[in-house]
Amino acid sequence: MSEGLYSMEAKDFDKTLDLTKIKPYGDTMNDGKVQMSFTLPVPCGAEAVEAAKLLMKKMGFENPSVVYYKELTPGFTFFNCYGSTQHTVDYTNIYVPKVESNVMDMYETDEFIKENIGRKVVIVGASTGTDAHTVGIDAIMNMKGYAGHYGLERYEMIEAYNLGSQVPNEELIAKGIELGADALIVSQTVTQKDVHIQNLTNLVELMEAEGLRDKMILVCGGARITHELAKELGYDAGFGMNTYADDVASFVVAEMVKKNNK
Ligand code: B12
Repeated sequence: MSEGLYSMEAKDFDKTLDLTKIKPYGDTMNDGKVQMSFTLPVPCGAEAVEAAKLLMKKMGFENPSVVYYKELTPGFTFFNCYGSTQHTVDYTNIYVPKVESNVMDMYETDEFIKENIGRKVVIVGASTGTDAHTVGIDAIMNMKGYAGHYGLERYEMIEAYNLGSQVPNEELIAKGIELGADALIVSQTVTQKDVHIQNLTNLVELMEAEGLRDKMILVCGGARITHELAKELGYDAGFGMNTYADDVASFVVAEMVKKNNK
């Protein structure tokens, strides 16, 4: 093999994995490499690239480089960049509150409902407020499901109603009452200016005002939703990325039994 890059041997690379000081892995352990993308409100050109690199330096990245840039519209430039961070975190000291439940698949959940509830469970879901994103709630509810996990509509023992997107909280509640919902499940994708917090809080307030909060299990989900946030806002649970119908169905039916909402 010729000299140069290819002559480097694996022994030349840092392979130390210290979980108390972890940093990003790019090509090799501990190189700290981060890929970042952002937009600057300046015209596309050499000055824009220099501004992006200076900004990355200020953010603490070593060896910043712009690997792609393009004018979005006159006066705005989009960048893809790389840089190495020198910061580390202690992974051994991390605690994340999350939904603690025994996740069952569709067949197990149907069986659980037959044995412990003895009737069909009614779940009404929607993407609420101004939120027009439907893919998340569809992934959870649609018959065909998502990533190999059937959605709630497929469950024999669940009656699932997907109201779609941009559903006002009042309408979700009214439909929940009309259908005798055991659980309301809400999707919130847009979090700009904390609109999800206002919207999720408003739903809890409306349910409390109607004396419904204890009668229905209330769950929210979305890429930027955490269980911790959901609990803070008065929900029974919150689910983030990589959630499947199995997770929420298992939680709802177990919670119904726990709260004796049968
Ligand atoms: C597709 C899309 C759109 C489409 C939506 C079409 C549709 N019919 O849904 C359109 C073009 C309409 C759109 C519009 C907008 N969008 Co958009 N969109 C996306 C995009 C590319 C994909 C979202 C998606 O479908 N993900 C796939 C699903 C399966 O993932 P998910 O939603 O996270 O769902 C999973 C979990 O979160 C969870 N989950 C979700 N909901 C629920 C509910 C429950 C009960 C449970 C248990 C679990 C759960 O389970 C799901 C499966 O695992 C994202 C970027 C991205 N790559 O994520 C931006 C993104 C979400 N959009 C964004 C924005 C800003 C907008 C706009 C405001 C843009 C604008 N300025 O107009 C508008 C808002 C419109 C509105 N009024 O809501 C931002 C949101 C940023 C933020 N933090 O708020 C994103 C992240 C893009 C970005 N990087 O800026 N968008």
